Amino acid sequence: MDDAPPVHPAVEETATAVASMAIRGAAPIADAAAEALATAAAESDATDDELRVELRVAARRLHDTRPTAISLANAIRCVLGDLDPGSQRNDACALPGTGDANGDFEGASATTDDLAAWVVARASAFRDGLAEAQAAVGRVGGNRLADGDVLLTHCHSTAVLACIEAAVERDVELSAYVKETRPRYQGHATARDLQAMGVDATLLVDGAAHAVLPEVDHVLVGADSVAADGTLTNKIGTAGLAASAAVRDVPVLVAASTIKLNPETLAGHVTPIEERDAEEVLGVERRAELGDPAVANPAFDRTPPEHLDAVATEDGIVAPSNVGTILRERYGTAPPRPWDPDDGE
Ligand code: RI2
Repeated sequence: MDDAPPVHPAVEETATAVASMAIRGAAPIADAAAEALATAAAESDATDDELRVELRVAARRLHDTRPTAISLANAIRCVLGDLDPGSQRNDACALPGTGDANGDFEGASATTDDLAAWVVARASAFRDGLAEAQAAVGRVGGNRLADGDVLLTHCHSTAVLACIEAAVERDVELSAYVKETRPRYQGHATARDLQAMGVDATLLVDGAAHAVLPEVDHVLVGADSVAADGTLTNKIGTAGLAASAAVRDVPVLVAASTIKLNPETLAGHVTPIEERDAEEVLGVERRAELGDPAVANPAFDRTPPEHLDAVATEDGIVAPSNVGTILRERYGTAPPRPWDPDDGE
Protein backbone atom coordinates (compact mmCIF):
# COMPACT_ATOMS: atom_id res chain seq x y z
CA MET A 1 0.00 0.00 0.00
CA ASP A 2 2.85 2.42 -0.80
CA ASP A 3 0.59 4.82 -2.73
CA ALA A 4 -2.19 4.44 -0.18
CA PRO A 5 -4.44 7.48 0.38
CA PRO A 6 -4.02 9.37 3.68
CA VAL A 7 -6.40 8.34 6.43
CA HIS A 8 -9.20 10.66 7.51
CA PRO A 9 -8.21 12.90 10.48
CA ALA A 10 -10.88 11.25 12.65
CA VAL A 11 -9.27 7.87 12.00
CA GLU A 12 -5.79 9.22 12.74
CA GLU A 13 -7.03 10.87 15.95
CA THR A 14 -8.73 7.67 17.12
CA ALA A 15 -5.74 5.48 16.20
CA THR A 16 -3.40 7.78 18.15
CA ALA A 17 -5.71 7.81 21.18
CA VAL A 18 -6.04 4.01 21.13
CA ALA A 19 -2.28 3.44 20.72
CA SER A 20 -1.47 5.80 23.60
CA MET A 21 -4.29 4.25 25.68
CA ALA A 22 -6.11 7.57 26.05
CA ILE A 23 -8.95 5.35 24.81
CA ARG A 24 -8.55 1.90 26.37
CA GLY A 25 -10.50 -1.17 27.40
CA ALA A 26 -11.49 -3.67 24.75
CA ALA A 27 -15.11 -2.55 24.30
CA PRO A 28 -14.41 1.23 24.29
CA ILE A 29 -11.70 0.66 21.65
CA ALA A 30 -14.16 -1.24 19.44
CA ASP A 31 -16.76 1.50 19.82
CA ALA A 32 -14.26 4.25 18.95
CA ALA A 33 -13.01 2.37 15.87
CA ALA A 34 -16.55 1.93 14.54
CA GLU A 35 -17.27 5.62 15.07
CA ALA A 36 -14.06 6.65 13.26
CA LEU A 37 -14.85 4.41 10.26
CA ALA A 38 -18.34 5.90 10.04
CA THR A 39 -16.92 9.43 10.04
CA ALA A 40 -14.35 8.51 7.39
CA ALA A 41 -17.09 7.07 5.17
CA ALA A 42 -19.56 9.90 5.72
CA GLU A 43 -17.05 12.66 4.98
CA SER A 44 -15.28 11.10 2.01
CA ASP A 45 -15.58 12.57 -1.52
CA ALA A 46 -14.16 9.42 -3.09
CA THR A 47 -15.75 7.30 -5.78
CA ASP A 48 -16.96 3.81 -4.99
CA ASP A 49 -13.71 1.92 -5.51
CA GLU A 50 -11.61 4.71 -4.03
CA LEU A 51 -13.79 4.68 -0.93
CA ARG A 52 -13.22 0.96 -0.52
CA VAL A 53 -9.45 1.57 -0.68
CA GLU A 54 -9.70 4.46 1.78
CA LEU A 55 -11.67 2.33 4.23
CA ARG A 56 -9.22 -0.56 3.98
CA VAL A 57 -6.32 1.81 4.71
CA ALA A 58 -8.28 3.28 7.65
CA ALA A 59 -9.04 -0.24 8.87
CA ARG A 60 -5.35 -1.14 8.78
CA ARG A 61 -4.33 2.02 10.68
CA LEU A 62 -6.87 1.24 13.41
CA HIS A 63 -6.26 -2.50 13.47
CA ASP A 64 -2.51 -2.28 14.01
CA THR A 65 -2.73 -0.08 17.12
CA ARG A 66 -3.62 -2.79 19.71
CA PRO A 67 -3.00 -6.26 18.32
CA THR A 68 -4.30 -8.21 21.35
CA ALA A 69 -7.66 -6.45 21.65
CA ILE A 70 -9.63 -8.69 19.29
CA SER A 71 -12.68 -6.49 19.81
CA LEU A 72 -10.93 -3.99 17.56
CA ALA A 73 -10.49 -6.49 14.73
CA ASN A 74 -14.05 -7.74 15.23
CA ALA A 75 -15.45 -4.20 15.18
CA ILE A 76 -13.76 -3.63 11.82
CA ARG A 77 -15.12 -6.98 10.60
CA CYS A 78 -18.63 -6.02 11.65
CA VAL A 79 -18.51 -2.60 10.01
CA LEU A 80 -16.50 -3.36 6.85
CA GLY A 81 -16.59 -7.15 6.59
CA ASP A 82 -18.68 -7.22 3.43
CA LEU A 83 -17.16 -4.22 1.72
CA ASP A 84 -16.69 -5.72 -1.71
CA PRO A 85 -19.43 -5.69 -4.38
CA GLY A 86 -21.47 -8.85 -4.40
CA SER A 87 -20.18 -10.14 -1.08
CA GLN A 88 -22.60 -11.80 1.33
CA ARG A 89 -23.55 -8.96 3.60
CA ASN A 90 -24.19 -9.55 7.28
CA ASP A 91 -22.01 -12.66 7.39
CA ALA A 92 -19.27 -10.96 9.36
CA CYS A 93 -21.05 -10.31 12.59
CA ALA A 94 -24.20 -11.20 14.42
CA LEU A 95 -24.10 -8.96 17.47
CA PRO A 96 -27.51 -7.85 18.72
CA GLY A 97 -28.84 -4.97 16.64
CA THR A 98 -26.55 -5.41 13.64
CA GLY A 99 -29.00 -7.30 11.45
CA ASP A 100 -31.26 -4.37 10.56
CA ALA A 101 -28.59 -2.21 8.97
CA ASN A 102 -28.00 -4.66 6.13
CA GLY A 103 -31.44 -4.71 4.61
CA ASP A 104 -30.97 -1.13 3.35
CA PHE A 105 -28.04 -1.91 1.12
CA GLU A 106 -28.15 -3.41 -2.35
CA GLY A 107 -24.59 -4.70 -2.56
CA ALA A 108 -22.97 -4.84 -6.00
CA SER A 109 -25.00 -2.07 -7.64
CA ALA A 110 -24.55 0.41 -4.83
CA THR A 111 -23.51 3.97 -5.61
CA THR A 112 -20.86 5.67 -3.51
CA ASP A 113 -23.51 7.34 -1.38
CA ASP A 114 -25.09 3.97 -0.78
CA LEU A 115 -21.75 2.52 0.23
CA ALA A 116 -20.97 5.39 2.61
CA ALA A 117 -24.50 5.26 4.02
CA TRP A 118 -24.19 1.52 4.47
CA VAL A 119 -20.93 1.87 6.41
CA VAL A 120 -22.48 4.58 8.59
CA ALA A 121 -25.58 2.46 9.26
CA ARG A 122 -23.48 -0.62 9.94
CA ALA A 123 -21.26 1.27 12.40
CA SER A 124 -24.25 2.73 14.20
CA ALA A 125 -25.95 -0.68 14.48
CA PHE A 126 -22.70 -2.20 15.68
CA ARG A 127 -22.29 0.45 18.39
CA ASP A 128 -25.89 -0.03 19.56
CA GLY A 129 -25.34 -3.79 19.60
CA LEU A 130 -22.16 -3.38 21.60
CA ALA A 131 -23.95 -1.33 24.26
CA GLU A 132 -26.81 -3.86 24.39
CA ALA A 133 -24.35 -6.73 24.70
CA GLN A 134 -22.50 -4.97 27.50
CA ALA A 135 -25.73 -4.47 29.45
CA ALA A 136 -26.65 -8.13 28.93
CA VAL A 137 -23.20 -9.28 30.10
CA GLY A 138 -23.78 -7.16 33.21
CA ARG A 139 -27.11 -8.86 33.94
CA VAL A 140 -25.71 -12.36 33.31
CA GLY A 141 -22.54 -11.87 35.36
CA GLY A 142 -24.30 -9.85 38.04
CA ASN A 143 -26.64 -12.76 38.72
CA ARG A 144 -23.67 -14.78 39.99
CA LEU A 145 -23.00 -12.27 42.79
CA ALA A 146 -24.71 -12.59 46.16
CA ASP A 147 -25.17 -10.37 49.20
CA GLY A 148 -21.99 -10.01 51.22
CA ASP A 149 -19.67 -11.35 48.49
CA VAL A 150 -16.08 -10.15 48.44
CA LEU A 151 -14.67 -9.64 44.95
CA LEU A 152 -11.16 -9.35 43.60
CA THR A 153 -10.62 -7.40 40.38
CA HIS A 154 -7.71 -6.95 38.01
CA CYS A 155 -7.18 -3.99 35.66
CA HIS A 156 -10.22 -1.91 34.61
CA SER A 157 -12.92 -3.69 32.67
CA THR A 158 -16.18 -2.01 31.69
CA ALA A 159 -17.73 -5.49 31.36
CA VAL A 160 -16.76 -6.40 34.93
CA LEU A 161 -18.08 -3.08 36.19
CA ALA A 162 -21.36 -3.73 34.34
CA CYS A 163 -21.72 -7.03 36.26
CA ILE A 164 -21.04 -5.38 39.60
CA GLU A 165 -23.38 -2.49 38.81
CA ALA A 166 -26.19 -4.87 37.82
CA ALA A 167 -25.83 -6.65 41.17
CA VAL A 168 -25.75 -3.36 43.09
CA GLU A 169 -28.95 -2.32 41.32
CA ARG A 170 -30.58 -5.44 42.76
CA ASP A 171 -29.48 -4.19 46.22
CA VAL A 172 -26.75 -6.82 46.51
CA GLU A 173 -24.10 -5.57 48.93
CA LEU A 174 -20.55 -6.18 47.73
CA SER A 175 -17.01 -5.19 48.59
CA ALA A 176 -13.90 -5.57 46.48
CA TYR A 177 -10.16 -5.93 46.58
CA VAL A 178 -8.76 -4.08 43.59
CA LYS A 179 -5.33 -4.89 42.15
CA GLU A 180 -3.59 -1.67 41.13
CA THR A 181 -2.35 -3.32 37.89
CA ARG A 182 1.14 -2.14 37.10
CA PRO A 183 2.46 -0.55 34.96
CA ARG A 184 -0.54 1.61 33.89
CA TYR A 185 -2.47 1.45 37.19
CA GLN A 186 -5.88 0.82 35.62
CA GLY A 187 -6.90 -0.46 39.07
CA HIS A 188 -7.12 3.16 40.19
CA ALA A 189 -9.95 3.71 37.71
CA THR A 190 -11.65 0.55 38.99
CA ALA A 191 -11.39 1.72 42.61
CA ARG A 192 -12.83 5.09 41.62
CA ASP A 193 -15.75 3.54 39.71
CA LEU A 194 -16.55 1.07 42.50
CA GLN A 195 -16.51 3.76 45.15
CA ALA A 196 -18.88 5.83 42.98
CA MET A 197 -21.25 2.82 42.85
CA GLY A 198 -21.20 2.46 46.61
CA VAL A 199 -19.00 -0.67 46.62
CA ASP A 200 -16.20 -0.48 49.21
CA ALA A 201 -12.93 -0.85 47.32
CA THR A 202 -9.58 -1.79 48.90
CA LEU A 203 -6.62 -1.12 46.62
CA LEU A 204 -3.82 -3.72 46.64
CA VAL A 205 -0.34 -3.90 45.13
CA ASP A 206 -0.44 -6.66 42.54
CA GLY A 207 1.72 -9.02 44.60
CA ALA A 208 -0.81 -8.99 47.49
CA ALA A 209 -3.55 -10.83 45.60
CA HIS A 210 -2.57 -14.33 46.73
CA ALA A 211 -2.55 -13.25 50.38
CA VAL A 212 -6.14 -11.94 50.33
CA LEU A 213 -7.66 -14.73 48.21
CA PRO A 214 -8.89 -16.73 51.25
CA GLU A 215 -11.30 -13.85 51.95
CA VAL A 216 -12.51 -13.65 48.33
CA ASP A 217 -15.70 -15.20 46.87
CA HIS A 218 -15.17 -14.32 43.19
CA VAL A 219 -12.29 -13.18 41.04
CA LEU A 220 -13.75 -11.03 38.24
CA VAL A 221 -11.75 -10.23 35.13
CA GLY A 222 -12.47 -8.83 31.68
CA ALA A 223 -11.08 -10.09 28.39
CA ASP A 224 -9.11 -8.77 25.47
CA SER A 225 -9.48 -12.03 23.60
CA VAL A 226 -10.93 -15.48 24.26
CA ALA A 227 -9.77 -18.35 22.06
CA ALA A 228 -11.82 -21.25 20.69
CA ASP A 229 -10.43 -23.58 23.37
CA GLY A 230 -11.38 -21.09 26.13
CA THR A 231 -7.89 -19.66 26.69
CA LEU A 232 -8.24 -16.11 27.98
CA THR A 233 -5.87 -13.35 26.90
CA ASN A 234 -6.17 -10.47 29.33
CA LYS A 235 -4.11 -7.84 31.15
CA ILE A 236 -0.70 -9.04 32.31
CA GLY A 237 -1.06 -10.61 35.73
CA THR A 238 -4.36 -12.36 34.99
CA ALA A 239 -2.74 -15.78 34.47
CA GLY A 240 -0.89 -15.64 37.80
CA LEU A 241 -4.01 -14.46 39.58
CA ALA A 242 -6.09 -17.29 38.09
CA ALA A 243 -3.44 -19.86 39.02
CA SER A 244 -3.49 -18.54 42.60
CA ALA A 245 -7.29 -18.62 42.62
CA ALA A 246 -7.23 -22.25 41.44
CA VAL A 247 -4.94 -23.16 44.34
CA ARG A 248 -7.27 -21.34 46.76
CA ASP A 249 -10.40 -22.78 45.11
CA VAL A 250 -11.85 -19.34 44.33
CA PRO A 251 -13.93 -19.19 41.10
CA VAL A 252 -12.73 -16.92 38.30
CA LEU A 253 -15.49 -15.29 36.24
CA VAL A 254 -14.62 -13.69 32.90
CA ALA A 255 -16.97 -10.88 31.77
CA ALA A 256 -16.83 -10.71 27.98
CA SER A 257 -19.33 -10.03 25.23
CA THR A 258 -18.86 -12.14 22.09
CA ILE A 259 -16.97 -9.27 20.44
CA LYS A 260 -14.01 -10.48 22.54
CA LEU A 261 -13.96 -13.96 20.97
CA ASN A 262 -11.18 -14.45 18.45
CA PRO A 263 -12.52 -16.22 15.33
CA GLU A 264 -9.05 -16.81 13.90
CA THR A 265 -8.29 -19.19 16.78
CA LEU A 266 -10.74 -21.62 15.17
CA ALA A 267 -8.07 -22.11 12.52
CA GLY A 268 -5.29 -22.52 15.07
CA HIS A 269 -4.04 -18.92 15.20
CA VAL A 270 -2.82 -17.66 18.55
CA THR A 271 -3.79 -14.19 19.81
CA PRO A 272 -0.66 -12.03 19.71
CA ILE A 273 0.62 -10.44 22.93
CA GLU A 274 1.25 -6.72 22.64
CA GLU A 275 4.69 -5.62 23.86
CA ARG A 276 4.51 -1.99 24.99
CA ASP A 277 7.17 0.67 25.50
CA ALA A 278 9.76 0.05 28.25
CA GLU A 279 9.17 3.57 29.55
CA GLU A 280 5.78 2.52 30.89
CA VAL A 281 7.75 0.36 33.35
CA LEU A 282 10.88 2.42 33.99
CA GLY A 283 11.74 6.03 33.08
CA VAL A 284 14.88 6.72 31.06
CA GLU A 285 16.78 8.38 33.94
CA ARG A 286 16.02 5.71 36.52
CA ARG A 287 16.88 3.03 34.02
CA ALA A 288 20.30 4.65 33.44
CA GLU A 289 20.84 4.81 37.22
CA LEU A 290 20.21 1.06 37.37
CA GLY A 291 22.90 0.33 34.77
CA ASP A 292 20.48 0.20 31.84
CA PRO A 293 18.85 -3.21 32.39
CA ALA A 294 16.67 -4.68 29.69
CA VAL A 295 12.97 -4.08 30.35
CA ALA A 296 10.18 -6.35 29.16
CA ASN A 297 6.64 -4.96 29.05
CA PRO A 298 4.20 -7.56 27.74
CA ALA A 299 0.77 -5.99 28.19
CA PHE A 300 -1.18 -9.27 28.31
CA ASP A 301 -0.86 -12.92 29.24
CA ARG A 302 -2.74 -16.13 28.52
CA THR A 303 -4.78 -17.97 31.15
CA PRO A 304 -5.57 -21.63 30.43
CA PRO A 305 -9.28 -22.56 30.44
CA GLU A 306 -8.84 -24.94 33.37
CA HIS A 307 -8.12 -21.95 35.60
CA LEU A 308 -11.37 -20.23 34.60
CA ASP A 309 -14.80 -20.96 36.00
CA ALA A 310 -17.11 -19.42 33.40
CA VAL A 311 -17.50 -16.66 30.83
CA ALA A 312 -20.44 -14.25 31.19
CA THR A 313 -21.53 -13.30 27.65
CA GLU A 314 -24.63 -11.55 26.32
CA ASP A 315 -25.91 -15.05 25.46
CA GLY A 316 -25.60 -16.32 29.01
CA ILE A 317 -22.99 -18.10 31.08
CA VAL A 318 -20.67 -20.18 28.94
CA ALA A 319 -18.16 -22.82 30.03
CA PRO A 320 -14.73 -21.94 28.62
CA SER A 321 -14.76 -25.26 26.73
CA ASN A 322 -17.89 -24.13 24.81
CA VAL A 323 -16.47 -20.89 23.44
CA GLY A 324 -15.59 -22.55 20.12
CA THR A 325 -19.27 -23.31 19.43
CA ILE A 326 -20.27 -19.66 19.89
CA LEU A 327 -17.36 -18.51 17.76
CA ARG A 328 -18.49 -20.68 14.86
CA GLU A 329 -22.07 -19.38 15.13
CA ARG A 330 -21.03 -15.73 15.37
CA TYR A 331 -18.25 -15.46 12.86
CA GLY A 332 -18.14 -18.60 10.70
CA THR A 333 -14.88 -20.30 9.87
CA ALA A 334 -13.41 -17.79 7.41
CA PRO A 335 -13.80 -14.37 9.03
CA PRO A 336 -13.04 -11.38 6.76
CA ARG A 337 -9.92 -9.26 7.33
CA PRO A 338 -10.83 -5.85 5.88
CA TRP A 339 -7.52 -4.35 7.03
CA ASP A 340 -5.65 -6.83 4.83
CA PRO A 341 -5.02 -5.61 1.24
CA ASP A 342 -5.45 -9.20 -0.03
CA ASP A 343 -8.78 -9.78 1.75
CA GLY A 344 -11.59 -10.82 -0.61
CA GLU A 345 -9.23 -11.43 -3.57
P1 RI2 B 1 -13.52 -4.02 28.74
C1 RI2 B 1 -8.17 -3.94 29.18
O1 RI2 B 1 -6.98 -3.78 28.45
C2 RI2 B 1 -8.03 -5.00 30.27
O2 RI2 B 1 -7.17 -6.06 29.92
C3 RI2 B 1 -9.48 -5.42 30.41
O3 RI2 B 1 -9.63 -6.65 31.09
C4 RI2 B 1 -9.90 -5.49 28.96
O4 RI2 B 1 -9.25 -4.37 28.34
C5 RI2 B 1 -11.38 -5.51 28.72
O5 RI2 B 1 -11.95 -4.26 28.90
P2 RI2 B 1 -6.27 -2.32 28.29
O6 RI2 B 1 -6.99 -1.61 27.17
O7 RI2 B 1 -13.88 -4.24 27.31
O8 RI2 B 1 -6.32 -1.58 29.59
O9 RI2 B 1 -14.22 -4.99 29.64
O10 RI2 B 1 -4.85 -2.67 27.89
O11 RI2 B 1 -13.71 -2.58 29.16
